[in-house]
Amino acid sequence: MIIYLDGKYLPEDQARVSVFDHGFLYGDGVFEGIRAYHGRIFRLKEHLDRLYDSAKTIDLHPPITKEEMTDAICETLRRNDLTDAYIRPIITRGVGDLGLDPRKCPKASVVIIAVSWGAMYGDLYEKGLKAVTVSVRRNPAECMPPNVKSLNYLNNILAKIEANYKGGDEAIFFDTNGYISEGSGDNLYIVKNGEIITPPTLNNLRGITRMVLLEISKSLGITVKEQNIGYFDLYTADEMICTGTAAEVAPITWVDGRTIGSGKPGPVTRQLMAAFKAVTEKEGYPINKK
Ligand code: PXG
Repeated sequence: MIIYLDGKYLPEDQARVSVFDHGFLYGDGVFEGIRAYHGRIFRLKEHLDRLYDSAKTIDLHPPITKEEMTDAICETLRRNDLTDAYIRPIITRGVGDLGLDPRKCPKASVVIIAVSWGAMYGDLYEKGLKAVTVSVRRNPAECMPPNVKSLNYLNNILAKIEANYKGGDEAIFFDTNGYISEGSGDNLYIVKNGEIITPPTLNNLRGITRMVLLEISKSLGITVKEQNIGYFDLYTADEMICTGTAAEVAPITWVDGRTIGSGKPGPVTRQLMAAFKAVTEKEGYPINKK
């Protein structure tokens, strides 16, 4: 495997960052998860915009431009001979001392990892996922905005650990006001009476797949409402969906022991899964543009 590290393309065992990198010491950095389908990178611009917005929010100055990042991502895919891939660009604060002050870190570091990764949930796209609500709350926006895709994922990892112990394939986070926020690594939706309801994005990550799902729904004439959702709405939903770059569009058919709808992926979910697949088949930034 070839890894991009600060301008160099290195074999995996030579791609090393310092133990004094504040990404390692403090989780001080940002990242993205992007997929390529059939030699094209899906929604690359949107992912890079979010990456650079995340960096700006934490006052992190990427050492390369979005154009240079685009070229580096394409070159990493080419050097690994990948046409279908999961791509992980990372910008860390860089090397500093043991104090947390970022002024001690003169230069941010960039890493790009690309791997081949198929459907994340295997046969669950047919069966449906089991989701469980978890007691740990999503970081409130006034503490650490969930809109920042930061290298500190402990809030999400705590949710995942709780879901693992409770036998869920995915966790359902509430925010500190008691509204549904998101999954540990995906956005959430319920379907009720043919309409889609999803939480507004102040208390969760503004998912790129969410953006695509909303576009697709509009083109299919399905109404989408962005409004707060509570326990009652979850348990009484006709269908439930989660979306993410890793998860893609996936059905949730069981929440905290309650069967959602018929217990099988419902008609709206199936329609959206098919439409999403169709979009990924035809769109994207070509890896071999240059
Ligand atoms: N919410 C959170 C907290 C995420 O991390 C999403 C929503 C979906 O966003 P996109 O833009 O991908 O539609 C994510 C992204 C994993 C994993 O291993 C998942 C993500 C990131 C990193 C790892 O499941 N999901």
